[in-house]
Amino acid sequence: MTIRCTLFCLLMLPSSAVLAAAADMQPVGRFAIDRSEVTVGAFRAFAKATALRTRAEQQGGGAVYEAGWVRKPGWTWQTPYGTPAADNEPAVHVTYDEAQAYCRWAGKRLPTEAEWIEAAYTERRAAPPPPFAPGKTYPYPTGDTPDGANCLEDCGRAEVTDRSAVLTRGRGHAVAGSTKAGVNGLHDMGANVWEWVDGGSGKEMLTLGGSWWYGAAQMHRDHRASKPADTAVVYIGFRCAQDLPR
Ligand SMILES: [Ca+2]
Repeated sequence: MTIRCTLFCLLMLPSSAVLAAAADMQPVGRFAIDRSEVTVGAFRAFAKATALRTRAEQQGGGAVYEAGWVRKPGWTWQTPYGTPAADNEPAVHVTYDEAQAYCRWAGKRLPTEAEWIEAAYTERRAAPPPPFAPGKTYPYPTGDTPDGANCLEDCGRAEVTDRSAVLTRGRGHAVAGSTKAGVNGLHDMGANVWEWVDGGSGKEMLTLGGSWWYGAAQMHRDHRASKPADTAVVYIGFRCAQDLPR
């Protein structure tokens, strides 16, 4: 049967983007959180809709830590290592405000520290697949061990497009969501790229979970890190959260 949609009918349908966003979020108690880091493709839609030129784009490039912070000409969210990224790579070289603006545009917000910590380390699914257990708090977002994350060492060997030729340390990020699912079925809460979180003090905002530039210690639940909110670097990205109806 063919359904011919009138304008009214079209207006009543949620956009495919909204449906896709909801499907990619995991409920954790009273909120939901993105299952993966925000991608270049998703950020591109936001940048286009809002005519955004990020701080890194305005300044000629984001930064990486070598022997001190080094600005990398042409390294931006579109070209994280100087060459065009695939749409499924995580969006990096974005500041805290740019990350928060993306989340707001998508009808979401950055997760709070308490939300991010709960989602990363405490299993809230009623019937999670083994080895995860309901209600258990783990030392790593991957579970009892850091295995399966894309970190510098101690995590096994994740599949990445090796960028070590243009880096002084590490191999670079993996495609968002491509590593093993961890606590709450979330990908890359441990490592891959650090994630901006709505918490901090003064101009310093939290980045949690570690990254491909660090080993497993930065993924541990007791580890906290922060950066100046206007930092735009190669290994910091983000994901969004959303309140659930009560
Ligand atoms: Ca991450």
